[in-house]
Amino acid sequence: MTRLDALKAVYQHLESRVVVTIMGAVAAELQSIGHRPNFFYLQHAMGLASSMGLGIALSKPDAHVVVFDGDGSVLMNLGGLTTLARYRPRNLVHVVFDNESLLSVGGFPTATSTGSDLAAIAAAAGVPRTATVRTLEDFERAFAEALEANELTTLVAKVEAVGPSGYVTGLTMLENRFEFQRHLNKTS
Ligand SMILES: Cc1ncc(C[n+]2csc(CCOP(=O)(O)OP(=O)(O)O)c2C)c(N)n1
Repeated sequence: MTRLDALKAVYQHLESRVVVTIMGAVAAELQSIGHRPNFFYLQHAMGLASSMGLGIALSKPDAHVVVFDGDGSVLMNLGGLTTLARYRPRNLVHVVFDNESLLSVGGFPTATSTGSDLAAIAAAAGVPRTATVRTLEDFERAFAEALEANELTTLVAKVEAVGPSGYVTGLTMLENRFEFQRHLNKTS
């Protein structure tokens, strides 16, 4: 499964959600499918996309939040999982695209390439719903189920270590920041 195909498969579900991604490949890929005002691409702050999603989910209980994370980012801040689990917002789905590498900076292997299991770590941290999927069909099903579950979910999707040819897009960081905030302000 490629991450781009996985994103395309669930893109239709993102229209009414608040979406936060990490920087780099996943941000560029989601934008290549089509940017929306409800998408925020967290730049630089590896490991903090789930924390940003948590803050939005807690402060806007009627919003449905989806976070698209990466294995390297989650590994850089494993405490983010314990904080997510501690507050356990029912309106947050945390997807970790696990390509077993730091793809956006050259593809150095991460600890998931030597056996660390992020879904198991999330479960041990107290996240009530966790799963690992390896095929597009399983990802689509698990993502749709997670949206319906009304329970904090960390869904680890094992994906190929491939990404876009470039990471610079036509959307600047500040433009994204203000547009996204205006969108959130309109959300109850
Ligand atoms: C704190 C911090 N350290 C390093 C970087 C540089 N950096 C940007 S993207 C990236 C790799 C992200 O890896 P992962 O989350 O696995 O996503 P992938 O690139 O594989 O899609 C790194 C190290 C950063 N942005 N922030």
